[in-house]
Amino acid sequence: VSTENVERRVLGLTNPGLKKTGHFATTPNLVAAIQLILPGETALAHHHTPAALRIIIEGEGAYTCTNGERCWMEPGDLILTPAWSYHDHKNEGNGPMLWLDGLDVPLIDAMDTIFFELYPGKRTQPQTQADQASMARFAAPGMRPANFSWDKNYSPLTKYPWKNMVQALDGMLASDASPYDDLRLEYFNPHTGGPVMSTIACYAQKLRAGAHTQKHRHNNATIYHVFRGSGYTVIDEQRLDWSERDVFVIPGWHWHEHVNLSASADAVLISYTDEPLLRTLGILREENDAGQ
Ligand code: GTQ
Ligand code: FE2
Repeated sequence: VSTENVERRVLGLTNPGLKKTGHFATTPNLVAAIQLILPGETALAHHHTPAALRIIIEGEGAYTCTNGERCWMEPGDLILTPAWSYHDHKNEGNGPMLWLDGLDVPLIDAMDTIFFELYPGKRTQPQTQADQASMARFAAPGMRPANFSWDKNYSPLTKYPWKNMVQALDGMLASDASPYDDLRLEYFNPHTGGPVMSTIACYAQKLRAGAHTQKHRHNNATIYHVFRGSGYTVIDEQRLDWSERDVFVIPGWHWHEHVNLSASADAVLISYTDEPLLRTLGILREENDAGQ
């Protein structure tokens, strides 16, 4: 298909066990999809009530424009297009650009409140901010422009570049490791300290060479992109082997543990989850093997 004729070129990662009306689902609240744009193509500007994020898989020279801010995409970057933000994508590079889309479509659909509008009159929205303006505003940890205010319920940082993520993971203290997730960082809203969006939190974690985490379970569901390395995750009794660029899902309330198969190379997983939604509702639950 050509992007001239369709809204987006997307493969939905459908969970056939979730029977939803109208839209497919990957978990009860979230979807995952792979999007592709070819050199010269645009995916036209629109906005919608479902919140979205992108985890970049492959390519260079393409951007997502969110609320007039162009964010250039590189593999491993996280880019936000929060609820009701106008967004379009354009590939100005020489090769295909692929990324993983994450949205809370099933949640918003269940509330029967999916609103959607094309950007009026144009395929792409005008650039109204400097390239990657939000990254300039939050260029150093703990610092923000004094002359800056923010009243939205999502992060004022639109792009979280892979370089910062890798640097932060590499600098992480072993004493901050989790028994269930090894070295894990949250992508957070620098304005509030909270999750990047009100319904979806994002994480990056390093499973150190030879790591084998303890098992636990929680009722939030998590969708993973394998950024580096190879290993497997045991979900209940089922072993899911994974390697770079794979996508896998841990459904809510299933026991899981992660294993890095390499004795010498670290593995890095990027993930998103509906944890903030469940926390807000006061129904987030977690337990480990010992029932704690
Ligand atoms: O890129 O704007 O996978 O609106 C589903 C809906 C991607 C997008 C999806 C969307 C988009
Ligand atoms: Fe969209």
